[in-house]
Amino acid sequence: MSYVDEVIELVVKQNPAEPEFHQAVKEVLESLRAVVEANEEKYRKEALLERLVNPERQIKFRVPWVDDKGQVQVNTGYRVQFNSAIGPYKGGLRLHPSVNLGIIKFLGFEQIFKNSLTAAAIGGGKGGSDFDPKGKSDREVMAFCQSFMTELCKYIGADTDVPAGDIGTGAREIGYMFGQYKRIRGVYEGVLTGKGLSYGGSLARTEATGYGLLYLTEEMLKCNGKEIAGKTVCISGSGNVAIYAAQKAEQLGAKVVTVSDSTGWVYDPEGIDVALLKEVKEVKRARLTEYAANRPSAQYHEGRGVWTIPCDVALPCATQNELLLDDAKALVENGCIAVAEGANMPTTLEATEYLQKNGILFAPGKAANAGGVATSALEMSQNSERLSWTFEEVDSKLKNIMVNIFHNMDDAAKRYGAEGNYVVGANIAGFEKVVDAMTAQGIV
Ligand code: NDP
Ligand code: 2IT
Repeated sequence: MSYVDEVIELVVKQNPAEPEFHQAVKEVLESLRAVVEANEEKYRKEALLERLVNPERQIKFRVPWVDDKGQVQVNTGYRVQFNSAIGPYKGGLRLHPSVNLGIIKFLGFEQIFKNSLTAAAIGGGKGGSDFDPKGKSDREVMAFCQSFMTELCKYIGADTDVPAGDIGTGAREIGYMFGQYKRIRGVYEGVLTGKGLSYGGSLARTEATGYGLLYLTEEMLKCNGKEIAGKTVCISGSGNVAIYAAQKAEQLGAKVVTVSDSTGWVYDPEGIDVALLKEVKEVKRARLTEYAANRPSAQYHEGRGVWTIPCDVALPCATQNELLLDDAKALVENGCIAVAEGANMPTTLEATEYLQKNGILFAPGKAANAGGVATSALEMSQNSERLSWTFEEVDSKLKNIMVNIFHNMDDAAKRYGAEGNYVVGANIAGFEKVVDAMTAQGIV
């Protein structure tokens, strides 16, 4: 059996109840086949792939907190410190009831290659909890965040591990966590990114993932003789990534016609009103029914369905496995030309394969959504030099990074005879730097 297949089998056997982790490992290792085969003897001897798929450390802890009724609640916290070959662990904290160890491991594994692609000196990690911030008062959220950080603060630091936001963790949660870290550790340092502007945050970090997604999509279209202006775009999700993806798409002359949340979706043929969407989601923390109620051109539908609307470009920006084989078929049928992942692993393996086989340009999340973590690295740089750069400065660095990521994955795909396969290209380009650093540092 080939080394790649052996390690995939091992991962499934050793981590039985973690399907999302299996999926992420399969996607990466399958697409590294050519590189691994060229170095099989050496990699096997050094157990390189076994080391790559085993986190350096995984931390699981109790998070007790008191709700507004005086009832004690207990959640589970996680931090998976996956790989520090190229820098301190870096990756977000997800707060969602679906969080378990397998979810955090899939996200942490993806993060290794994504962070490598950004060219910043950051390793891969991820964390979070099964706590659901939805419907909680600010005081309850604060109580949870303080308890969570009381334990997490033992394991993180500006030069060790730097968490940030992800699903359910936005500016409010980062603020409460930062306050508690500073209080316990007595250090004012850039231990978290995505901070508020008054206490060390970077301009353009809020916008970065969505804007970066569009910069990469724009470059991918350009290099394939197409342009984003005038295109119809379907977006899923209506959180941080989706909102700023919609904003940048509209700034670049495209028309965004859908957004969604976990209960329903909106079709707005006149184009999503981003200011209204921000008001509904960022200020009121309300459902999309509120958007539809305030926008005569919008139709609200329960359940899922954004990929049934004809579009040129599809940008899944909600969560994992939200674009399935049938959705891929509908997109192809309706003439879609490009899919770029704003979320982490939103497209299933079968759907990805179907899209690629049908000639759709497909940009995988670890490249397409890397603008968020890349700008987090820019926030770390500003914190270290105790300076703040202007919005334009950060935004132009972000754009350069995304254009470079596109070309690096495009070149890597070409080098290995897989021209146009950006999944292969992104995984190889991300892997090469990590392997080089791991090899140089010996058996650790
Ligand atoms: P938010 O919490 O801001 O928004 C998440 C959005 O996705 C919400 O609209 C939410 O709806 C929807 N959603 C979440 N879970 C589900 C689900 N199980 N089914 C249907 N809809 C769901 O998160 P972000 O925008 O930050 O993150 C979105 C994706 O982008 C995630 O995959 C994340 O890992 C990834 N990402 C985020 C980065 C960042 O910088 N924030 C960087 C790179 C990737 P509802 O409100 O109803 O739950
Ligand atoms: O998935 C991701 O890249 C993020 N949630 C952002 C991580 C970060 O450290 O900014």
